[in-house]
Amino acid sequence: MTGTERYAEARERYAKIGVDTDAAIEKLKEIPVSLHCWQGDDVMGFDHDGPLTGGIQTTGDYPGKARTPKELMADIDKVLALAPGKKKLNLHASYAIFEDGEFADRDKLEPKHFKKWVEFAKERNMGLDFNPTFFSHDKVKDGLTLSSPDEETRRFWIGHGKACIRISEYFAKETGVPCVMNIWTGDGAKDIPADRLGPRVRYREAIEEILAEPHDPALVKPCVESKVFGIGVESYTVGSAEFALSFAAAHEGCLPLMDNGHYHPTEVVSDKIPALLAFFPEIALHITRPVRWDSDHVVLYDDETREMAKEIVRCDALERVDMALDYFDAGINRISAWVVGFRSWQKALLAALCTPHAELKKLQDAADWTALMVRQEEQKMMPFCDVWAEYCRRCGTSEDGWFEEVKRYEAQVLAKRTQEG
Ligand code: RNT
Ligand code: ZN
Repeated sequence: MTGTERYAEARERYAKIGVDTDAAIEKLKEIPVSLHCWQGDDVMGFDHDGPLTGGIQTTGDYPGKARTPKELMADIDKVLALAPGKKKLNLHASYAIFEDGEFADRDKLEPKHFKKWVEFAKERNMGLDFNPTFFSHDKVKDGLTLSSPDEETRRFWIGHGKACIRISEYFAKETGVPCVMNIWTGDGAKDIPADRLGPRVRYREAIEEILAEPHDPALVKPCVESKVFGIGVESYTVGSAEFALSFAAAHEGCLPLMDNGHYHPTEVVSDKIPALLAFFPEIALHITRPVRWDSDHVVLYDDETREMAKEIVRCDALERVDMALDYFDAGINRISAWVVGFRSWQKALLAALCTPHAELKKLQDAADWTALMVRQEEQKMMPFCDVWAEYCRRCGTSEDGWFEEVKRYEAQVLAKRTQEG
């Protein structure tokens, strides 16, 4: 049987349970997912020589990481070709591209420092998302940025946030796609603090100042991302879950951003998505795979990933949730890591779109938990792989063969980078 024949059979079986797989495929093709540039170089960026610091960490030293904008862009192009689906590109401020020996510190960044990225995105018909970089910089004082008691430190980082609002608006105007701008800092304490409120009040006021930078809310969508703890910041996190959620609730136009690596291991973001959708018109996500802690492993097609996608789809919220990937594994081929993670989230969304949610909800409302269990289990045995293969074909890629291409690229391009030192 050919792939097309297998799909025709699968389509019929899904039709019997009330699912239109063609409609599911066409829908998913229009939904953008933000691809993070930082998987390609272990979150290093181009504006500093030092290591990654500030509460996040990559582990592993697999050869071949991108060292220049040119290399990173070439790697991203490989990923775009091998990962089916609509993309936005997610940049960090530390990926500014300086030309002819010019340099601007983070508080002095301007749109022109991202011109090359804008050209890159426009040529590929992608929108851009943005993140101020509040880490890996010598102005992080005693582990603090926006919540620092030191006025000069705080002012520097507020300046950075404001510069990023202006750059985000430039992205949106250039690409014609709104820019999601996410504020995350690693601010916190390694050991038991004596004051938990002071830093939070300063943090609130600092973010308020950043958001006061003039911008068109239809073009720039600021978010605040929470966290539970970080490496070296184990005892206290200023931007905790309650802080971020309350901030977003109290400031119109600011979205709460949930990273599913940023909660206690028994909490699940799949359950938090509908809770937030009951109140917020729009929310944002960082999709990752935490293993025992915020480890940022590559996203897989696993239970919780599928459950998160299911919640977004059955809440009819694909247009209300800004979805971005956020992981960084330095221990395996980075292109492969990117592609596996992007494909996993696409699979989860497509599988969710191929689920007869209305029928299942009816069973719940009728308190027919017996039938609900049976139907949900049956769903797992549907011929989803044939629908996935069709989706890949319609996106101009294929469900298999991509890894061989990654291996070729590794031999021809990535391995040479290592030899050159
Ligand atoms: C860190 C946060 C944050 C970063 C990126 C690089 O714990 O998840 O989103 O991963 O900004
Ligand atoms: Zn994140």
